[in-house]
Amino acid sequence: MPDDVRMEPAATTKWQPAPERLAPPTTGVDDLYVIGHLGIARVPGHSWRLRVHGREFTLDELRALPGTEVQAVLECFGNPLRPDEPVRRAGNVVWRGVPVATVLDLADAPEGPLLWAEGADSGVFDGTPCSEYLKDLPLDVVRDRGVLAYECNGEPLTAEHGFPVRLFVPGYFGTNNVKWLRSLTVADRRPEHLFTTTLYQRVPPGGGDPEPVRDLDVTSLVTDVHREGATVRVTGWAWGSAPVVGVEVGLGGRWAEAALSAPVGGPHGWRGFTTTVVPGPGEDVVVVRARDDAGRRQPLEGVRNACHAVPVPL
Ligand SMILES: Nc1nc2c(c(=O)[nH]1)N[C@H]1C(S)=C(S)[C@@H](COP(=O)(O)O)O[C@H]1N2
Ligand SMILES: [Mo]
Repeated sequence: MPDDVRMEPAATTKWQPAPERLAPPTTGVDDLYVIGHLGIARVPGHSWRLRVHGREFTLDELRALPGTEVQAVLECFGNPLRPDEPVRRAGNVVWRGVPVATVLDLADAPEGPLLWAEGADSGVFDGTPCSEYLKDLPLDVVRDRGVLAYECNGEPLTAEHGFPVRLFVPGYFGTNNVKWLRSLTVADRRPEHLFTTTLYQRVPPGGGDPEPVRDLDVTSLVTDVHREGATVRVTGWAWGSAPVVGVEVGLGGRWAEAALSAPVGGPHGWRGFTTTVVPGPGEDVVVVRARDDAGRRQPLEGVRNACHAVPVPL
């Protein structure tokens, strides 16, 4: 680890807001969950460099390149040691930065199927020492929509969220969005690493061989349930890698189709849903189920994107 990168202990590395904090269409940076498997890296901006096939970019150089902005959901896959457990860590924020393609072109990067992205954080996760955080992603997808983000919601990234620069790929699980990014390398094979070939692998929902977790599942989150006279209003957000086309709210075995609003900020932002339901005696839990235009629907239970079930307040 270079001397100028300081790791903060694991106690500060995991945080998430209560669901009601996620009611605003754009999530405040203070309400954006934080995950750092190895701790939080404190990286000084002046000495930081992004290495890309022999080229080095300073933060000022990146900021001087033509920028782009994308609002999209950042969502955590969950604890990689318990991959079936829903954690509902997500936010919908605005990223500003440089398209990854711009930097790959300036560096004359070769072609290849994969892009390795390395973060400057180091430490121990689940007993395994790591000299860096590492992910590998399909180069065509990253070239198409990946951003080297240096701002979130119009402000420089905070240390928790990856200062000076992080990778962001709309539609992909949070684990792929490498914080404290320090190098990008085009490659023709997957790297062996705790965070690539060991953890964050799963049998895809349709079955088959384990694959790296990339495309977001279809999912939804309830941010508010309150009584309005004899009815109960249920409100929240739904999103996934494919466009959400419907959200149903269940109560006592009956399902009501909710009204949907347009995705907030762009195609990879979340969509609002709201509806009212009328509880019968003893019906005190609402369940929300989203579906997308790829034909996926949230399972009721047993998986990480199982339906969110929320008690009806008295
Ligand atoms: N360098 C580095 N990048 C990382 C991680 C990490 O531990 N180290 N965690 C990943 C995971 S699992 C998630 S969900 C997101 C969380 O981003 P946030 O803390 O900004 O919300 O960062 C990803 N990028
Ligand atoms: Mo995560």
